[in-house]
Amino acid sequence: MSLAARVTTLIVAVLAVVGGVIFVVAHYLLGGPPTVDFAAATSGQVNVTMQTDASSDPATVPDHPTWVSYFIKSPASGSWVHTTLFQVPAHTRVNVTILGYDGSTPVRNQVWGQVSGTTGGVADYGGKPVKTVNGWNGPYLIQHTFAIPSLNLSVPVEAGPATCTTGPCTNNQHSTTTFSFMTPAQPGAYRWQCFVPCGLSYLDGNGGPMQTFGYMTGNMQVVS
Ligand SMILES: [Cu+2]
Repeated sequence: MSLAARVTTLIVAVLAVVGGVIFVVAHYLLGGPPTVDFAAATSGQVNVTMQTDASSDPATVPDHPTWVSYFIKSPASGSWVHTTLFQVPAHTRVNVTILGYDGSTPVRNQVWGQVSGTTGGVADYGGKPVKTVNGWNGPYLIQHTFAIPSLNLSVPVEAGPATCTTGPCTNNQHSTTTFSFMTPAQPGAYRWQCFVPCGLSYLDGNGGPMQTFGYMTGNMQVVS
């Protein structure tokens, strides 16, 4: 091999490695879903609206359109954002509305059927306050949960009357689960998670969307 050929080969090889490193850093380390910022309204409270979907529109969620997923409604634009990261002020009442567009998956353990950590110790299903949900017999069937373990907050999310597979969905065929809670005084990232093993085709249903930001787990960033 001539010197020129060897130098060219070396340069190509170096560029390939550099390109690979840049891809890994940008895609896996710096990439990720955006954070939706919620400021307190004039009432001093924060209103957070989310939805759950059985699967998503591939144009909106190209990475894993077949996974179950949450979406968060941006208060600034009014549009649905494919993310599970949101930011709220410290020591503030947060009013959460979750529109359920997914079908029923019962909780594995009835502990997850209990509402905890909310204002009044209840969540409202279609406007009716409930303390404990029997996810196997109804009258309210469960699809996912919204839980922040470090705040002892856990709410089963009611299953929708139909299954929407093209999230984010905007039709009226959804359940409505609402609850309120106080954010802590301590700023920081508070991890939240769905505890219904809804990661279909993953071991025990706990892989895939259950452990990936943007789908069934995320962070609530509390700022002072
Ligand atoms: Cu889930």
